Amino acid sequence: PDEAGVRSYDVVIVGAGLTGMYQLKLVRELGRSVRVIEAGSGVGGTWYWNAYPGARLDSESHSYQYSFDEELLEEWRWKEMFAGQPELESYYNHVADKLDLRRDIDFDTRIESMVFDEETNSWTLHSTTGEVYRARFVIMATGILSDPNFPRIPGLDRFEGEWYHTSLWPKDKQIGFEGKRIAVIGTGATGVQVIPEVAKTAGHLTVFQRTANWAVPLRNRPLSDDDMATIRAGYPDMFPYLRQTFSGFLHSWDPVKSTEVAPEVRDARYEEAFNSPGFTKWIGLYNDLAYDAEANKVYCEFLAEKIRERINDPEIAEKLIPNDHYFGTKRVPCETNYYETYNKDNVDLILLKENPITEFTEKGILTEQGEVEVDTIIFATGFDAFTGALNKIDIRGLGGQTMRDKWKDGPHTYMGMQVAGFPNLFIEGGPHGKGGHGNGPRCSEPVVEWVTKVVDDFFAKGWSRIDADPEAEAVWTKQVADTAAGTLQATAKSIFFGDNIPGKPRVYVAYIGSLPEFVQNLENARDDDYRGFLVH
Ligand code: NA7
Repeated sequence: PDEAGVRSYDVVIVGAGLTGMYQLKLVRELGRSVRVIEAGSGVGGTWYWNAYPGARLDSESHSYQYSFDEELLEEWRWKEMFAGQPELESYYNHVADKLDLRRDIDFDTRIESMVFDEETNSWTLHSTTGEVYRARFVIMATGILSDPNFPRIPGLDRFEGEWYHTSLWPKDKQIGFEGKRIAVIGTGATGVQVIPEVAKTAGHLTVFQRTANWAVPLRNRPLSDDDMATIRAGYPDMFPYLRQTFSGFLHSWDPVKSTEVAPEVRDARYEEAFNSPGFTKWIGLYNDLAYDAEANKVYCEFLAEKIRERINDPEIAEKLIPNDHYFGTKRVPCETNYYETYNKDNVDLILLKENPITEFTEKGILTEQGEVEVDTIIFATGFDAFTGALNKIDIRGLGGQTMRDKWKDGPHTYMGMQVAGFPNLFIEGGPHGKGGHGNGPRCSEPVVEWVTKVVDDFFAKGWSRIDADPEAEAVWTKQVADTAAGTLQATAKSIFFGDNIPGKPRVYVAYIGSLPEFVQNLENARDDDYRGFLVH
């Protein structure tokens, strides 16, 4: 640190999740001084924070790991086809040990503000703990699902029991449910994972559902030594293949349409997919399910029937069948015994659209139809996705403009990588980008590799600033909105349009194109003298 206590680096990376960790390795290899700032006490990001019971991958474990290190690939043995949070957290810790990453990471440090200094062309970052960093180049590896969302309902401070958000799950104590009365609010990808786990031992569980989701069976299983041998033998083909898929998953849409095959062939295919692991039953089927409402409805009816078969009480079954959105227009959760959980005597379901929560009380949750007394409330209410983590930080660019202000009607970016007026600042997992959206490591690795080339150019060529051209930003931002408009996805309320957050503008915040197309755009822009960027 200098006399004022400011610590200066060539590059500061915010976030030590799977993206920030890999970025650290590559910036180090450029020989640049670098510091990673991480709010948590450990590495792994999502897999550090989401330590709730049942947290698990919906991507096949071996497809969801770093591909850059042969030795790591050979030595890591996945225990399950879809790894649970503890296994994933161990994996990221193992990587941090192996690459000796921790010596360049400040843990328990959350950045609260960042200001660009136009004289020195550098960023000054302040943490909530009083640390001050200065960097020529800042990389935001803050993740797309890292700003927890809580219902805006009064009274939680009065509640005398315990409450937890699934993504802020305590790491220092064991949370028991034995014999307790538990409430879970939220039935997204997280809710369907935590609910069956809680119901195993809870005295009573009340689930508060705002929207029923099209959840499908995960069909997890342990991996044998033989499985692992086969999986490892497949790595040289699998990773290049995954880079060419839409979002880095092992499954891909069938070019055939469901309407082109005989109904009995189609139904047999749906049945087979239903009995197969993971996202086969989402993105491994006929491609028209993604855009043809009528085709989608047929599949919805097939899935609705599956839900009915699994639930004893037909009235409860109907409550669990989505009635307001097409399959796949919200994130499809994968589940293990989720529906069967509602057959248990100790489990109740409350529909928030019929019976909203009005407030939290000393003893529990007050709904319009009465009070539900509980010992523990679990918020599985998701995240302010894509933009939340960035908007949480007071980011000030040229002329003192804040990113929050610039984004008040929705994010503006150039290729999801930069925001005009915020030079030398790159975003790896945020709005409009593919980094982190899809199969995490598959989508993040090529983006990290591209940013590394930018960092190298920046310092090697002695640039003072690289910024997005406002015109290129306007074109990209419009293109993102236009490609999403009119799609089946646009008919649903989802995190992709910010609908889960009250007051968030309804704008498409993800990137709807494919991973190879996204990466090609990045490469082309760089090859074409940084087309769309202002460099000097
Ligand atoms: P999601 O998928 O955003 O789900 C959050 C759930 O919480 C969903 O059921 C929401 O209902 C519900 N929710 C959100 N706000 C409220 C309020 N205010 N009151 C009641 N219920 C609410 O987050 P997850 O954590 O489940 O999944 C996140 C990611 O994990 C996912 O994208 C995967 O990549 C893995 P809604 O559907 O909005 O009506």
